[in-house]
Amino acid sequence: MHTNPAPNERAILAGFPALPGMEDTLDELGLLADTAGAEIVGRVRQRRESVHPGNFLSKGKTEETKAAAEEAKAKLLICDEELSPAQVRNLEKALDLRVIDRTELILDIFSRRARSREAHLQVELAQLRYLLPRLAGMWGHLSRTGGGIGTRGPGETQLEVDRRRVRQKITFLERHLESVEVERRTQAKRRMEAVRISLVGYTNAGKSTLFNQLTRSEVLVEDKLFATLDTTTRKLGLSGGGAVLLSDTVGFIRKLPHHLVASFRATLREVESADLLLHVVDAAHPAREEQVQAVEEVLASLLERDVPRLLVLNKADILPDERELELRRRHPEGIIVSALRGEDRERLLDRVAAELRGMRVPVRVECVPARWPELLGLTARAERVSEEHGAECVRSEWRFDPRDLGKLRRAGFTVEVLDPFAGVEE
Ligand SMILES: Nc1nc2c(ncn2[C@@H]2O[C@H](COP(=O)(O)OP(=O)(O)OP(=O)(O)O)[C@@H](O)[C@H]2O)c(=O)[nH]1
Ligand SMILES: [Mg+2]
Repeated sequence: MHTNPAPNERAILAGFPALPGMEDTLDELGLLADTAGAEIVGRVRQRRESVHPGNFLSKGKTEETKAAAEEAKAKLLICDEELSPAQVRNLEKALDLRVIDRTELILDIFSRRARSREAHLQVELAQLRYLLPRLAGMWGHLSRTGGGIGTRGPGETQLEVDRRRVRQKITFLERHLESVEVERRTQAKRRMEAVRISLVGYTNAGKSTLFNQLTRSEVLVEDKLFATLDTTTRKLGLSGGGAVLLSDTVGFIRKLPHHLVASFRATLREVESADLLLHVVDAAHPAREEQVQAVEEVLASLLERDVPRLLVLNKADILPDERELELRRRHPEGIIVSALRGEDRERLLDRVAAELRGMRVPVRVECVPARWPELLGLTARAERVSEEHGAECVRSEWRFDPRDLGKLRRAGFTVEVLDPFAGVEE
């Protein structure tokens, strides 16, 4: 696959005009391009209704862009919309520039930023899945530019060979990632007894900063998009005793290539199996609501069950007072914090503890004293409210995640739910 912006490659951004009152989506594309190392030297706007099906840019826009590119010595055009292989080819020819779309740009950033072996494999898989349907176009392109005798026949044969090779590589990577996943699941099983919490959110929202603040760690934080690609998990002590496992995860973005979401499933397992998601939002961002929406959409496509979430409205330190009021009104269920303020840490931890308690039902369990240690083993995730040791019977009260009750009953313990509706209004 040809890779994307060369260092400091001069690039022009292309996309639809910004809608009044909405954030300009080319701003975000510019940040992505910047993260990939390009230097942005111009912007082109194509009106939605005059998009040329074969070329994306209309005839007039093509001329205009060509002149602007020459003037600015641009080498690359980055389009905010997904382009078909034919559109890329036609545009490259008409403009005499290399052309890539938003998906390719994101794939490129991911491949640059991948550090672990797993992340590398996942990105490679996504790139190959993106490439496969485009191979034909690439060969058509080569045989045309190559011209000459016999290019057509061998080109087609070569295409079949290439397709087969790419498919084989895809299968190989899928198998390999599956084995990584099995290993992860075994680890996850070992961790089953702990409550798991994942930080999720739009890229650059401050997830890693918050992770560091909460767990007093030092994972990479950067004012760039997609600083984090690998999941990191650490133990976190909660107020009132009890520990949970907290995970920092890869950020999401609008129009996230579905190849990437599918390929990053192994990394995102942590999110899928979490008991609680902390959805971190950059509350000071002009496109805050669109970002919240985009994250919800990715989560909906990823999760098979409804995982409880807490909205963490971050970057309160740079939020003007009047916007904080508006924020409170819009998201009364959220908690407003700044990951940079140490004093917000305890408040957030208290709230997390309260959320976990809210998810639990109070139960009474009775057992013979000999089975008490076994009960303790099964209730590591629960909060113990009281215990009363008699000669014949130990009577204990707990707050339990309802999903764990079955386990106890199957083991033959007498479990009585005290008030099934407790905690609902919390
Ligand atoms: N002012 C302010 N800046 C913050 C806050 N939290 C994070 N930042 C900054 O926001 C930028 C992104 O922070 P990260 O923690 O890397 O964000 P992330 O969500 O992990 O981003 P990705 O891993 O790229 O998805 C960094 O420059 C942080 O210093 C905050 O509460 N206030
Ligand atoms: Mg991060």
